[in-house]
Amino acid sequence: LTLIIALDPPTGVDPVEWCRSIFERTRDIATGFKIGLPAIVEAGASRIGEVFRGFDGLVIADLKLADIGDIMALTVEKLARCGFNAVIAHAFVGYERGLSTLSEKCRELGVKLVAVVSMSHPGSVEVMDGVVEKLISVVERARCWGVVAPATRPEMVRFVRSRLSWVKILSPGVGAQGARPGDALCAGADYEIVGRAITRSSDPREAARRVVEEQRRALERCRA
Ligand code: BMP
Repeated sequence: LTLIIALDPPTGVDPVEWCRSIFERTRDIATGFKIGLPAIVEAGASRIGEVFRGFDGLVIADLKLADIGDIMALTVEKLARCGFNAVIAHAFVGYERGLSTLSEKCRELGVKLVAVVSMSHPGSVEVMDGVVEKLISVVERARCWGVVAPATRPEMVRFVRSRLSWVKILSPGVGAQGARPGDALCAGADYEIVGRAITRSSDPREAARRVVEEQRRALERCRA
């Protein structure tokens, strides 16, 4: 499975029910779910975590942590108690007492650590992409399980893959931000993160099935 669904409930819905409804309809098609600040801020991590109880795929808390290591570690302890089994942090905080501390805590808790090295929006080139080599070396030192790299710039995915053969690459930007399903997979990503193209569709299950089908066809083409 190569699809991770991003759950970012719009304003004016019950965030827990909204997440539950999409989760129940797509859980057998997706490798996991990524829950970001909009849901966690409104409903709280424990109520959101409840939705995924018993699911054995990825349940990723996307708070894009960017603090000193001790406080990120404390945050992850709380997220793990709420049922999250993966967490996203920024690599730009660096290794020493930053990702080193977080990474150690994640290992102890059995939580997968995913670090952001490049982002899908155009502004990523203004700062982050200029230091991507350094961000990659932080990921390498911290032995992160995964990284976030943009489906909107497949050449960046290819670059990250060329530097880190062992890391899982999670690529957002498919659909609403313009990348096509399979673009990042063909460049070396392991998973594509898709949000609104699925969650705002009138039939999320059908939309997710279509994404997976398009991924499969793209992979066939690029591997041929
Ligand atoms: P959508 O497919 O609706 O554009 O959602 C993309 C998801 O991936 C959002 O949850 C967003 O927070 C996340 N994301 C991103 O779009 N770009 C990044 O560089 C990193 C992200 O986590």
